[in-house]
Amino acid sequence: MPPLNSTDRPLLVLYTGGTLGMLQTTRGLSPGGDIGVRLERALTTLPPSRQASLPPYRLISVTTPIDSSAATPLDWQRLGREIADRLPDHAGVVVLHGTDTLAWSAASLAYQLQGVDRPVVLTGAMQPLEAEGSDALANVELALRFAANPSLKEVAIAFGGRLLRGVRARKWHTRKNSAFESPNYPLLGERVDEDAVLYPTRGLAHQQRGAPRFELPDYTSLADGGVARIALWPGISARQVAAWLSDPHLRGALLEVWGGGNSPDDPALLETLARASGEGKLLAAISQCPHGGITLGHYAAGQGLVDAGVLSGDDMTPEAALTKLIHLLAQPLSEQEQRQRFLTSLSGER
Ligand code: ASN
Repeated sequence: MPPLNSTDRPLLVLYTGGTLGMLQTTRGLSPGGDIGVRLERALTTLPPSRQASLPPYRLISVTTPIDSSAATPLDWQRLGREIADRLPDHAGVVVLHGTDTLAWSAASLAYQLQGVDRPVVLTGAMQPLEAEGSDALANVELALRFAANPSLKEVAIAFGGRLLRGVRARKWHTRKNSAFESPNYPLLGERVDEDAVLYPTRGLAHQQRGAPRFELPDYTSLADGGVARIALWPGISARQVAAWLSDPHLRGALLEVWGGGNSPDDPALLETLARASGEGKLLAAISQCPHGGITLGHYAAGQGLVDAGVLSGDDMTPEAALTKLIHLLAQPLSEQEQRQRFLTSLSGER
């Protein structure tokens, strides 16, 4: 038999849980089983021409599907390793995932699977597969189509008729079917009529050179609060920030600061940050504004952050910045390498 080329291989569909596969229980919606049979049944309700153009896939389920609100960095790590192991036998991957923390998993996968040479597409749904008027089937169909397109060579999210870069996306709405946005990067593709149209010039494919550079570090030491996310508010006290930063388990923190990169002019607060930096904790800042990036030091009100050693997260999402801190801190890198890599785009996140 001639060797299969990558497009002859089936897709891998990996079910991790989420509303898409949930069933009603006495305690509310809860992840259901038998997803393979249920999905196949749902796909047979598509018009025959659309069924016929779907790529072949092989479905596997994690042992215990979860509501993604329960996910931790250890789930990201398991997912990264599972995909990396199985990728050679598949043309692409679709991950069925709960929407609540889908953007966090997508961001983490983008760092773990750097340089990936085929599509890894996450999707989920706002309504269970069997619910009346559910968005689930349309999302799965879209994800399968994009995952079968060999021109897509990155981790992406197919949702509500659109394809977003995974490490740029955020869950933006609690109810709408179009629940995800990519505030600082254009769409990678979208559904136009019945087609899944990819915009290749926006993808990472043209930057990928050489073999994939997967990095699959062990997140265990950071999974239990190793990195904190601290949003400023008017009236925040140095004492409160110190309480976060003095935690001996804490190795890094993401600060969500004002506007273009400003913080309160409070010497005690800045001193607290500088002390944590001096102890080797990796501190980074992004804006609380969803759109646009920051330039630390543009205003005097942000210069204190620079002096305290805080790194600029530019226009990264909180999901991208925090998962990046975890990813870098989990590796045996010098502090200088961690800082330099945080400031560099690893997978189109900034
Ligand atoms: N709570 C669900 C989850 O994230 C929400 C969803 O999937 N729509 O697993």
